[in-house]
Amino acid sequence: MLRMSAGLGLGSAMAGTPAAPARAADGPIVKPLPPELFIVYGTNAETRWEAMRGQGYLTPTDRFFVRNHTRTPLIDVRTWRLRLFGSGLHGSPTLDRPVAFSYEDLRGMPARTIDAFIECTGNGRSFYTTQQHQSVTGTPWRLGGVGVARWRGVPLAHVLERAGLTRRAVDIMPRGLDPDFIDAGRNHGRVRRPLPIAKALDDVLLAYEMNGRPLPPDHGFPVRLVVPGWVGIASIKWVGDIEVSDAPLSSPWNTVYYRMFGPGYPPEGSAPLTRQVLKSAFELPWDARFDAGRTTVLRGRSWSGDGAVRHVAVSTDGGGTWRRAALHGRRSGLGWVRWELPWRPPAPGSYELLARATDGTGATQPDVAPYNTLGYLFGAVVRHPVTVT
Ligand SMILES: Nc1nc2c(c(=O)[nH]1)N[C@H]1C(S)=C(S)[C@@H](COP(=O)(O)O)O[C@H]1N2
Ligand SMILES: [Mo]
Repeated sequence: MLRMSAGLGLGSAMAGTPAAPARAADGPIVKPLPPELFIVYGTNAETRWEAMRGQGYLTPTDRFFVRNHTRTPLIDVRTWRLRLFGSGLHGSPTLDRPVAFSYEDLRGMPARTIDAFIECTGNGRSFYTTQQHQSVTGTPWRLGGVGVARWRGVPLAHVLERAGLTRRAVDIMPRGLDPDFIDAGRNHGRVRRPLPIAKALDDVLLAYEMNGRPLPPDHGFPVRLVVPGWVGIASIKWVGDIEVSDAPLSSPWNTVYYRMFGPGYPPEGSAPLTRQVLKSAFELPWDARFDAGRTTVLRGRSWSGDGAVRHVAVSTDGGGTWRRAALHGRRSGLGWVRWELPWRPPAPGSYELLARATDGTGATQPDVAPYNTLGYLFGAVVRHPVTVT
């Protein structure tokens, strides 16, 4: 009863007025986007890496990046239901007569908490242009299209079992309640992307909390998927229904988007993208300033979709010489690792700082990322410009 009234209070507080099923917010993103925390690109906002300096392991919710295909919907949790249907469930329920769970149903199921990153597939895209002089389309993210949060929710495996999962199921497809996505005059319908059953049953969460609080509207209230290590598009927000199928599923988000296209790839593109690549970022503004002769501590974070980061090398002279950074704190495979290295800038001038991580599989960040026209998976070492005066 307590939990229920808390849920109700929250729903109406977030909607502002007693609720219509899904009311549009004023802008595409609901939370404040102060310029010292975010760089805004239309319906998306990236975290400024300098805003991570002095923070703990987790990205605070107020500075967690937002990637919206359209806009944040405001959902009334009292009428919201998670609907499961399809040929991969016993009795093949239809979308009209689905297996349905309420918010309270989900909150009453066994819960799990994980600290995991969510990262946009296009994170780092701008460096295809600025570092590799290649032309790509899409939001020109630097490295702030990533964050690590503490997600709490029900293992998706549990919900699928409760809905009557059969052994024939091969794919599931969660679908968001945000408006249809229209690109170049084509309506692709609501945001949805198939997920293979093996991943769905492994470590995926149907999350209802972020950093100890109910999910805020921009990050998927009332419920989102968290698909650890995978491209951000897999972590569907504002989930309204999930198809469970005994045959492979497809959507524009695994056919015309989120594959590698371009020279070196077949005309239909690569296989649908799954894991994120290894990356590193300095907790510094772009074009940071330092004083010559004064020792400073460079800090940053590295993460990989392929398990924990083992070590990080840093260069302060444009890649001429490298030193090992000291890793500190946790090195979770689903999150990131923090590192630091003292630096005494020798003389005034322009410098480039580089960080190169190696993960548990032995993979190391390359100098050049494989070109693809949509600018996905930029995992090369980024050259971070700074000025010493
Ligand atoms: N329904 C829905 N889910 C979505 C999206 C969206 O636009 N609609 N964007 C996806 C993409 S591309 C990314 S990178 C992540 C971003 O999650 P965040 O906004 O919580 O940071 O959500 C994913 N889930
Ligand atoms: Mo994304």
